[in-house]
Amino acid sequence: MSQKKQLNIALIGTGFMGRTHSNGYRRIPNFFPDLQYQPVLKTVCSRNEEKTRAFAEQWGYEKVETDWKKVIADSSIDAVDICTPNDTHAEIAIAAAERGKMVLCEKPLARTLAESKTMVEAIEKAGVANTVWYNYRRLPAVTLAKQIIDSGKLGRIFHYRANFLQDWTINANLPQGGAGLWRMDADVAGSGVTGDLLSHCIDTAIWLNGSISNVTAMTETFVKERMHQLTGKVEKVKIDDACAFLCRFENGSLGLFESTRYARGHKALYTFEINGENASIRWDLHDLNRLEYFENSDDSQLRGWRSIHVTDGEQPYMNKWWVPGLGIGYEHSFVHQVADFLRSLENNTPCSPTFREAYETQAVCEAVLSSAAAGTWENVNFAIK
Ligand code: 4PW
Repeated sequence: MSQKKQLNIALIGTGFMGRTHSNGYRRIPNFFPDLQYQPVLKTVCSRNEEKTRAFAEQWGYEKVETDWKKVIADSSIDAVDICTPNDTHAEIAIAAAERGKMVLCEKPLARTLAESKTMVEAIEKAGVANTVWYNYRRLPAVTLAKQIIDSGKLGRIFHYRANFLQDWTINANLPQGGAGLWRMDADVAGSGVTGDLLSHCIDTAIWLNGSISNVTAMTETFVKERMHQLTGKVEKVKIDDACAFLCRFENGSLGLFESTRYARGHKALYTFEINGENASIRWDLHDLNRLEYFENSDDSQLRGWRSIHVTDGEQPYMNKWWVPGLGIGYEHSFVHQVADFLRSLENNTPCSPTFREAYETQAVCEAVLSSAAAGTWENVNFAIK
């Protein structure tokens, strides 16, 4: 008999993120055998029964459900994983927390700061384990950047810049709303690139460089009207297609962020660069196992940008995978998030980013959108009384 503690998972939502999370759970027994908790894929839930059944078969879920309320009422479920569109996050998370379930929620936490606040309050009142899937933190090269910065090697930080560029919405005939395109519908998503893409950049930035104090932003919606898949009518597009903002961090450094879905040729170009007094770091999702590092104290004849191939067993997470020189991929960031969540249960510590930490990211997004609308500098307020 296994001595492992079984953690019964209910996944709600069977889209792209449902697949990434399911893969995360499934890899755990093979690659993180030392963990005390073992995820059990108990129930998968989404509205279309036939599709949910096929998903359950493909990923190995024991039970199929079409009503999430039944899922959270099931006493055998320990943890609820929310992979549904953003407009449902708050209702499901709050109801699950009230039932005493642990909650893992896809990013962004919610559509608005007000919605996020109700989630933080409910989760903290219930005292249940929680985390938000800002997965890119858990790519080994990004975690290595965190370790280098925390060691003090960069010295005083002057600049932080990040981009997240895509090109999939340029076609003016692309409809908005409904299956596969809810990210284009502000009523469901909350915002466009700010919540969907810049939230990742902001989460990483706060993690690496500390809190953001104030912002000034501009947004644009390039295609003003699109057919709505659900109503069949041409409707106003309310999401931001592109967003750029400047900010100041609490540590005195300056930030520059840009995101768009109109950068022809870029599919998911997430990059960041940090410039410190003694050293700089840069990273690019398209070459995710590499971290670029420049150190000014290097011998002047040899000094230059080092390209660190992050595949050594002494580098973050890599002793779980293959041998030095052999890289891993995007999907591993989700495996690592599951592993870190299970480890946090073992150690009885929070799994960052918690709902409260994701609330800070949401507060930056909200300040960015308010600033773009008003044309002013906005302070970021993430205190919850
Ligand atoms: O969260 C983001 C998504 O909504 C992702 O990390 C990339 O952009 C992939 O899909 C979208």
